[in-house]
Amino acid sequence: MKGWMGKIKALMLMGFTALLLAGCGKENLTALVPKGYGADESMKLIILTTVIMGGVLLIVVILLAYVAIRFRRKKGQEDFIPKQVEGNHTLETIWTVIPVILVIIMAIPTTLVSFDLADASDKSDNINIDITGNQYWWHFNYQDEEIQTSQDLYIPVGEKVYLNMKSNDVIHSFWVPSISGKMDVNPENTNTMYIEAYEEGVYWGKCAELCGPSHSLMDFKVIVVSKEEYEKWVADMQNYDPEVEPESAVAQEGAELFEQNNCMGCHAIGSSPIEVGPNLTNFGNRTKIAGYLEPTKENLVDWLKDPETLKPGNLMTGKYPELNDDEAEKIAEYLLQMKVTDVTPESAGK
Ligand code: HEC
Ligand SMILES: [Cu+2]
Repeated sequence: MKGWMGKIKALMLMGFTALLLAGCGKENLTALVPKGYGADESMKLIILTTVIMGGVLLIVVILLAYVAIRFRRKKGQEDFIPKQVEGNHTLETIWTVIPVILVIIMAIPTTLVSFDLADASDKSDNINIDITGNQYWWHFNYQDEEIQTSQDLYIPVGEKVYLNMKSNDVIHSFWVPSISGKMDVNPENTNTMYIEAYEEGVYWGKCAELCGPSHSLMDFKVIVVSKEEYEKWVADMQNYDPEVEPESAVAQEGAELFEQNNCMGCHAIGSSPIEVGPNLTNFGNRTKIAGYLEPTKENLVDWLKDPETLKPGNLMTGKYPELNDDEAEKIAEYLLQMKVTDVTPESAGK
């Protein structure tokens, strides 16, 4: 009876785990369906190592099963002690040399790919983006284009884009599973990596290094558009004039409240060196608010009134005067109408 219960429990656990893992296949957030150079190379390594390790496992299990059956204790032989052997020179050599060879077979391509992806030596003709990891958001600075933006990274399809990464505080890790491998983002030094996306689309990025209470909410998106759309996006971002008055009266009031409530000390609109908080230039085009909330007015009002509940430990909480509903709504109206360009996440993949 007890044995059966155990088996049923084990089956249930397996079923549950399978269900849980099924969620890992989220579109555009999986390393198993590569859509970029780094992810593609990683996938080849995953296959290589899985085949080798699976092969080793299979051989060991077969040997174990054979020995367990062939040399099991038989009826009437309860006191029989088999001949004791130890220290077989040939066997020990074989099972030391084979694993060493296998490790070398895995290590060489892994090392080559790691160095290749971090190689920034021919970057001058390409797009160069400085990326800063912050608790709990990402800043993107397009060096030659002189564009600053946050959370949504726009890049053209089929081109090498060089990333120079550092952190403003603790260690983060930049990871867009469908497109690239992971790269640590450190406070002490700049790490480089290039990415190249094969297909247009919106790809999910994650911070892959535990960095504080809101680590799991430190999401971002890579928006891969055609070359022409990318160039239009760059021009629109460059030409944006933050002084332009919003059309609606409510949004105008929102703009004034934005000025009066310390927001500008941390948030730049337009090209600016300020990066205490996310650059809000194309906020109306964002895929998410604060990296993970759907971009609705309701969510934005909630964020402005109480960011702490939505993202514990964030560095905006308590740094500006408390806003009432009316003020928060007006500011939200202002921020959401900031659509700088019609190259948006929807443009990707059309
Ligand atoms: C002390 C600096 C600071 C002040 C002052 C500040 N913020 Fe923030 N704000 C931040 C930081 C830091 C974040 C990023 C939080 C996170 O995602 O962890 C943020 C995030 C945001 C976001 C989400 C941005 C995005 O890219 O999704 C909005 C919108 C925003 N703030 C609006 C405001 C408004 C409006 C005010 C003024 C009422 C304000 N902030 C005041 C630092 C500040
Ligand atoms: Cu992080």
